[in-house]
Amino acid sequence: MFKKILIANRGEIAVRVIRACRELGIPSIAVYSDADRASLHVRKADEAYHLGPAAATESYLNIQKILKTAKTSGADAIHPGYGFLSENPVFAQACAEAGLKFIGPTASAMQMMGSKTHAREQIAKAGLPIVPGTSRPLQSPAEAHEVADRIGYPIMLKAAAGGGGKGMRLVHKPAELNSALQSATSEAERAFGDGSVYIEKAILNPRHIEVQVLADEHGHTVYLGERECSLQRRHQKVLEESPSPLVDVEMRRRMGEVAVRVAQAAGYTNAGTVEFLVDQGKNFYFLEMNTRLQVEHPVTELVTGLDLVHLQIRIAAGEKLPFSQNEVCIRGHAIECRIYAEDPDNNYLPSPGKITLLLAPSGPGIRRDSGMYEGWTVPIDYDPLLAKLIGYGTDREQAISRLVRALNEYFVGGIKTNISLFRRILNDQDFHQGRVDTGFLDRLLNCSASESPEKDARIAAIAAGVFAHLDAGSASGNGRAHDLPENVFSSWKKSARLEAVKESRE
Ligand code: MV4
Repeated sequence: MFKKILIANRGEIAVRVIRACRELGIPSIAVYSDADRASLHVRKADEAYHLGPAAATESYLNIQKILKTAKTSGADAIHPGYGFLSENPVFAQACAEAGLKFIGPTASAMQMMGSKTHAREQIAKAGLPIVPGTSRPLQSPAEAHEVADRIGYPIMLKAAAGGGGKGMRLVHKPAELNSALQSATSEAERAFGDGSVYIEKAILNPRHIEVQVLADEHGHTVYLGERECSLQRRHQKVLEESPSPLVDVEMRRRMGEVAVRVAQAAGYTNAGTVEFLVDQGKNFYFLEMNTRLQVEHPVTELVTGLDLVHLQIRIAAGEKLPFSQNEVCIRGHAIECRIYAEDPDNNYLPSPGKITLLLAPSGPGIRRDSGMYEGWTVPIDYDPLLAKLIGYGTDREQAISRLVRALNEYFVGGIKTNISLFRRILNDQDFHQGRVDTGFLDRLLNCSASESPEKDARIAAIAAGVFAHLDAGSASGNGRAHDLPENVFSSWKKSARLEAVKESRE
């Protein structure tokens, strides 16, 4: 087993990995930028080393600084978390050359999956289902027209070096193709330094369902069920669940077996995720493979009872998978809400700042993976994910009701968060029926936040009246509302609240 693990990341995922290290008895090493001197991962790790300025290129993306820190701290393995260097084959290779174990797949598996066209080519060659289209970058507008006519409109232009929706264009008819080709190419060139694009048939209102896989370094690969990830906004996932309400036992087995064959075709090791697009006829197609631990891994952990980070570390240390496919069982239901520092009243723009008051939920069926604490200032320099709140239950309805209860216990003061969005999602009729596709969230956000503005105005008027009445009560001298009738507002309750307010101001 490793002597020391360096975590090349920050925020909730760094804390998540530190906890796994602690459980396995392995000392953990945090790294941090100027903006993260007081961050939670720095406090929780056994050792912490400064990398440099807040800019990611000077800190969490700086391969040389991270390798040097690993050497001086005596680490023999690096966990990359997600984002930053986690899917960078150059980093994985540099770790290998420096004699450090990269806790993840090999550089060559990452490289294959990093090129969307190369991945499609290999997956198709293995006889696995991909969305119809090309597996080579387009050479000319004439070729684009030829291919698009052959597979039929609407088509999707995608960046070969892409992923995450950058450089992607939906094209409905031939007249739109030339300009879409131009804008997709220049966007891909700007984002990835590679303007190559290819064509897929467009799948309308698809679902995004992904399968977790684990592969050891002895040739054993298993799948751990699926996650429904259709609730996204601007290619940013917002809520994920496992199992998917759409997937039955038979479809799970078929998707799982395809996912394992995808991993095997890539010579894949460690934890990975195979993404599928699912059309309205429940046909599924390979989309891409994520060669890292994902943000939403906890929902899989809750329904399988496995610890994916423990398993990642044990696999990287050369251990065999401690179970086989037929020992994996899915039990219960888990739903994750991604809590972001975003302002719902300002188009969900990032809302950094100091957290002045934090009331965090817990209780039955609740898991909270968080990187924040009261008094901490959310930096503007990085992704604004603050925490993940995961509800678990024997069935989907129980997971939902526990999450709603926990969201109502959650209070983050001083900054704006997207917590209110989850109350809306979890209240939605279509969501309760499991009718979710990739258009769900845009449809929800296009309706006004309130179903009934007149009702809201009445509630506001009543609240104003109650507050005016309470103010009149406290104006009577000693801060106690002794002249209010008991059934309106208990004087005990009010004095307790006044005490709480005084305390939090101190
Ligand atoms: C598609 C598609 C429809 N047809 N490909 C968006 C991100 C990228 N990873 C793949 N994406 C899509 N690819 C074909 N051939 C629709 C999307 C898509 C989407 C996919 C998953 C989750 C949310 C999405 C939102 C818009 C579009």
